[in-house]
Amino acid sequence: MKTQVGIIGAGPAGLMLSHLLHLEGIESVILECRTREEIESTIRAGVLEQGTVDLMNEAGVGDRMMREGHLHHGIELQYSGIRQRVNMHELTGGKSIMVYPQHEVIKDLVAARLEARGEIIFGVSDVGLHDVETNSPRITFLKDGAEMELACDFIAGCDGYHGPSRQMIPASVRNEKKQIYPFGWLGVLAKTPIANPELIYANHDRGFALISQRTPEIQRHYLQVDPTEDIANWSDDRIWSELKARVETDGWELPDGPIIQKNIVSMRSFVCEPMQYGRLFIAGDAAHIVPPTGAKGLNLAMADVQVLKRGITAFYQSGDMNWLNHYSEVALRRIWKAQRFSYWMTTMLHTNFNHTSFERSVQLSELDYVTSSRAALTSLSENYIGLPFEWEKERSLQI
Ligand code: RFL
Ligand code: PHB
Repeated sequence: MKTQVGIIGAGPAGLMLSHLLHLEGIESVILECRTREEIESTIRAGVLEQGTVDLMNEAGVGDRMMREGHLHHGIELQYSGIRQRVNMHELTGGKSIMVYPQHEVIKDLVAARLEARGEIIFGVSDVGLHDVETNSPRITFLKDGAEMELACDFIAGCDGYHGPSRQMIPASVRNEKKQIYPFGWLGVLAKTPIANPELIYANHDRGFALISQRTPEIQRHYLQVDPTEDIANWSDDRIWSELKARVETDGWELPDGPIIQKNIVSMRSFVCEPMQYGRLFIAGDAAHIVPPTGAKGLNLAMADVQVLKRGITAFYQSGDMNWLNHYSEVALRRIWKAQRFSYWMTTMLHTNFNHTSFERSVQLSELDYVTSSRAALTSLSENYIGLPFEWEKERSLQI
């Protein structure tokens, strides 16, 4: 088999890249180890930045999101039992976020690729990358027991944190920077009505809690737990009583109901520099991980592939490798700002049980400052809603 761009992974990064390349008349093939049913049902992110919403619409895949997603103009921050709304719409000059689940984004992108007769090969195994430092890289894989090979001009490694692509950047070139947090998130999907019009991020002596939403009937909530905690220790009753203890205020009650899914994820920050080697370019979680507190992971994946698409398009239009040569440098500027923001939100909102009483008081004072200073609220809003994309364009033009 032969194509222009071989893409490993049908997550948000791989699917959006393939779709954007198609709109530029560039061919790609996506290799995905899971089935279509699996990728379309895995529960992950929920918040789309303004830039991701704009991208979905500009790329012609935003119709269902605009119909079924929930536009939010702000969030609520809670600490010491006091809740305050952050009017992000007003603070950012009219921008918003969209609450629309990641697996719905996946469904929309898969449908668009298949409708345009794009090739996604599901259920592959033993994916291997070869000759990435040459102009003729190849990907080998197994499909239904048969050995296959995909020859291409470029490989896009969009295979998430555990995929094989990143490992192809030689260890002598690869610089991996990471931070592990002593926090885990217990996430639940529950059959209840929407608890609150906007998301609630709550700091509490017992630990952080996040009240989010999915549909009018099903909601998504999170509790800070020890990352080594066993989910078997968390009965539905215990989860509800802990959520209520952390988020309920005088006169505001959290609706409860049957929990239909629960799991625990640990939190880390991770960046791989550079994000390219020869004809291999890695994007999304394959290159970086953020703790979910800032809601940036999916949005960063979408940002990366826009930079990558621009580079690949420039190459096919004029043979110019300059934009591609600067892919990693351009993408990393946004990534580090998102890392900074996610780290800040995580440390400001979670309870660190190893902290001294002095450190806890400084943390509460930071929350007091952030919720009372217009400058701080503006900075929080600008970062949460997503830094503007014009910046990447301007920066690239200076190359
Ligand atoms: P993905 O989604 O992991 O997709 C990678 C794909 O590659 C496939 N793959 C392979 N295919 C072939 N061969 C191999 N050897 C392969 N190895 C892997 C996988 O099957 C998969 O289909 O990466 P991508 O595209 O970079 O997208 C990243 C996002 O999925 C991720 O950053 C977000 O989900 C993070 N995240 C959030 N991001 C947000 O922007 N807003 C949020 O509100 C938000 N909340 C969250 C989150 C992540 C969470 N978890 C589960 C860590 C909340 C949580 C709890
Ligand atoms: C979610 O709804 O899954 C969600 C929302 C906000 C976050 C993280 C996850 O910061």
